[in-house]
Amino acid sequence: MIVRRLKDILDTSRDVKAKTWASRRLLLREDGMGFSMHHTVIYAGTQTHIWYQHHLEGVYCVEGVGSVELIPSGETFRIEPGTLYALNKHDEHWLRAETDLHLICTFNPPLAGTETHDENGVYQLVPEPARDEATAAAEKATVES
Ligand code: 9YT
Repeated sequence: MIVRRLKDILDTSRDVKAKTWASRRLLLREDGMGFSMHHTVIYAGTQTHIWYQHHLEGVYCVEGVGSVELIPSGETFRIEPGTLYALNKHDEHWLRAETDLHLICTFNPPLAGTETHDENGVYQLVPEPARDEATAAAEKATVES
């Protein structure tokens, strides 16, 4: 049995920090469960462009409020405690937090942890050949602001 506590992984290699979020990777591929599990905090007032092209992800909100907007349809769903969304179609989306959003996330296949070294390529700002450069630049500026 694996027993792991959030306080024991804070500020370790399993606590990955980016500009708009921090993700505490409670389970990774090396744990042998067939999925990974994360406690992710999306910072208040931010938006993050996410497109997991190689993973399916389930996200369950336990604290905070925000929204998820599908790209390109613009369909938007409010996120509050008790809301689950599942990216069952590798859905490209914007994730927005009004207050700090605390999300429990699971990935299939599990994240290995090496994604840490290439977080932009894996998680954000994936090249989008269908878009023109001005749109991509505007979104990049938004994410980085
Ligand atoms: C909300 C969300 O997509 N969280 C994913 C986990 C996080 N990006 C990580 O652990 O790298």
